[in-house]
Amino acid sequence: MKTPNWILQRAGQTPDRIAISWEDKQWTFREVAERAMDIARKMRGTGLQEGDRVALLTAGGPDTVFLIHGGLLAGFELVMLNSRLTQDELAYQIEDSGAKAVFADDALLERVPDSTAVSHLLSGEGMDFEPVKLWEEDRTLTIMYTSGTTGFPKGVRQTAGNHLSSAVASALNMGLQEGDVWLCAMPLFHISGFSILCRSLIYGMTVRLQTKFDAEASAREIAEGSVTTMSAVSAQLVRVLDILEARNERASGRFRQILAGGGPVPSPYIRRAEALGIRILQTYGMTETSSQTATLAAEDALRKTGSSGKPLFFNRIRIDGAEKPGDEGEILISGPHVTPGYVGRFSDKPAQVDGWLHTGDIGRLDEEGFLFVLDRRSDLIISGGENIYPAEIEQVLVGHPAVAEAGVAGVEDERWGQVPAAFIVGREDVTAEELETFCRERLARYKVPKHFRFVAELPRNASNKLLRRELRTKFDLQE
Ligand code: S0N
Ligand code: AMP
Ligand code: MG
Ligand code: MG
Ligand code: MG
Repeated sequence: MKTPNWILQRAGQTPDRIAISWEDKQWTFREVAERAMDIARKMRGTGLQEGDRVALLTAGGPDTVFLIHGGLLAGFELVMLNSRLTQDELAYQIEDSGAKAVFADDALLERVPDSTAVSHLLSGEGMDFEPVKLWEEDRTLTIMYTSGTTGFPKGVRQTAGNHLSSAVASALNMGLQEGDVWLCAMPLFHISGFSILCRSLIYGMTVRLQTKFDAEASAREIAEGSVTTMSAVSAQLVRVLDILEARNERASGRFRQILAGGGPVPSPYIRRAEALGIRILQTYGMTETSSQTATLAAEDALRKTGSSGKPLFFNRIRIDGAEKPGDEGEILISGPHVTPGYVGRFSDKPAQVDGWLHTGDIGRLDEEGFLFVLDRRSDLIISGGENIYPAEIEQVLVGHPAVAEAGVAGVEDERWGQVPAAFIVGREDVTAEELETFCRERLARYKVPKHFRFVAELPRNASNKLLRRELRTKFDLQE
């Protein structure tokens, strides 16, 4: 199946509707498409071709939206780079994806030595070309890196069919009302934010955009009712709740819901939100499924607190090895929103086995088919919605001359949910400060361990495999 290029079709169908609202400015779908087409001509003017892989490193906001749509109109597969990453981490993703060019915001330029400044691109010559009017269902639109157990992030392909089926399924579950405005305070380089842009084009819905998360502004807009839906991770949700409670304000009757995901949402947050007139829709989704797979519908939110809901339309969830409802096991996912696979060094690794994505997450389905996510994929740490695999940090730590062995595990944290803690077997004397500095030069700030413990040995099993769960227990005992 082919799907019409959404940017062009949306601009043709509802040209005068507001697509993007940001600060005190707004742009219609026609204006967005015109800007995007101008950028697409300039991108193609640099010699890049239809089908090329091109990376974007941007700070968010409307200019990022225009650049994304420009890149899609130009016919590229867009590699969405996380602006929190260090030079080394970015270099890996750029090299692994085989991106032919990197367009970077001026402020981020120095993080990628041979990138092209967006300002330079915009002042360049455009080249006339015909944008592709129809997108093949299996056309890769975006590539997003997600951390992997091996310590090497994997570039996930997200196709036109993945994004389209995800957006349609979301509307069938959450409903779509005239006047809906979706508050996007999520990074556009994550599927949490990017999926909002897809929904906007496919539904003809306005996005209220924040360049970076602004808790004050979010709380105000929810109370005023200038937005009707918001996506958030727990770390954002709780900041919004704190502000509304402190001001003794409630959500406007026009505000419909917060789609909360990227990790578990503690039940107390859900109850606090309800008390403020905010409905929380807990969702289970991931980069490999172009956002939501299951979401708790509004009518079940209180009755099934703690559940991530039922699979959205088109999707199926199975618990590996489960013989009856309630049995625990690995969560397997099937549906048109599941990635066909990875790029770069993982391009040979099948994403699906017999049509099922093996998530590594552990869960159960109850008698009514509601999903409960019990534990995340092996050792994955989620800090404020950012994923961290211990192996990535351990690799960096053992690269320090004074470190003989290193083990990393997630520990509870009031602000971020979880943070990484490092256990070090030293070769020579070294301080936590020195190791922290060493990590900061090589790892994104959110990955730098918040705790360092020096130990005589690391817990290992008979085959010498590191027992990360025992590290966690050990840490708890010492605190
Ligand atoms: C939580 C956020 C907003 C925090 O950022 P904030 O407050 O803007 O911080 P900064 O001013 O940038 O930095 C201040 C200090 O805090 C450190 N820091 C920032 N973020 C983190 C973090 N996550 N963990 C630990 N530390 C952090 C900074 O480094 C700085 O410290 P110093 O000065 O020491 O450097 C921000 O982290 C954020 O945006 N988080 C969300 C990321 C996200 O989108 N995650 C979801 C990824 N998963 C998916 O996309 C799949 C699920 C999904 O699609 C979904 C998810 C949610 C809702 C809906 C959906 C859906 O299915 O549609
Ligand atoms: P990402 O790779 O950034 O897309 O993160 C996806 C991962 O976040 C999933 O594989 C889960 O481990 C975790 N996750 C997402 N939603 C939930 C949820 N509702 N409850 C618990 N963990 C979740
Ligand atoms: Mg205008
Ligand atoms: Mg991931
Ligand atoms: Mg992630």
